[in-house]
Amino acid sequence: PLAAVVFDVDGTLADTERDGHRVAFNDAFAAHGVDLHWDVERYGELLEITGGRPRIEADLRAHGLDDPAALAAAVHRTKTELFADVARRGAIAPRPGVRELVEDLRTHGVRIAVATTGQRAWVEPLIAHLLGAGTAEVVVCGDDVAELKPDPEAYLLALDRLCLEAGEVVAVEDSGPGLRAACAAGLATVVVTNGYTAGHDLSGAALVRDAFDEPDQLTAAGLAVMAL
Ligand code: XBP
Ligand code: MG
Repeated sequence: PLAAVVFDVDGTLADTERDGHRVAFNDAFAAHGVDLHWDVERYGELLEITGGRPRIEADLRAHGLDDPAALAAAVHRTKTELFADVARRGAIAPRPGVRELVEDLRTHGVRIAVATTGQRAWVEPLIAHLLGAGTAEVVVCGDDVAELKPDPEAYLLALDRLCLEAGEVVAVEDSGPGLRAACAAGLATVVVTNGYTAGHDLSGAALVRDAFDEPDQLTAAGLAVMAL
């Protein structure tokens, strides 16, 4: 039976990337006098690199900086503060149907967890706003792991903290790297795509949809049949 569902955050619980993280990265570049601006299309390409700090570092290197690690870390600290402010303001809404699914899962006694490669400084205020404080009993963040997605470490740590086996748990993701992380941890994975991820390679997913609420609402019963 289905004991828990582990949700990804970015792109899954909310559409955070295009108008949220991307803007915070650009504001952080400006604050540090870095001559970089990520437009919507370029940011989509850069999402292949999971984790904000490695993403900045890779693009600084692509622009000819030999040793960008320290600058990338400083810019990312600023970006993290800026996006934590956005999260605390409650400016980001859940994707349609997310709250209904989480409510249905809780009604059926299914535990809720989160596994993200993002930083805890913004993850905690964001999910408190999206799901209600305390709804997710396990929250694994990028700060907690050595290897970001597509490595399975975040999902393995979530299973460990839930004290559950992979077969009792279903993952909900939005992207190719997230799907690969969850699959490598042994989880059946539902992918709900968005504008940035609809073209990703999603082979291995138990189910692929492009919305939580269309054409019908995703339910606890719908996820339970995925559990082994
Ligand atoms: C999300 C990420 C993160 C965010 C930015 O991937 O890769 O890096 O883009 O957040 P996933 P940070 O949805 O698979 O968790 O700047 O805090 O890294
Ligand atoms: Mg995601």
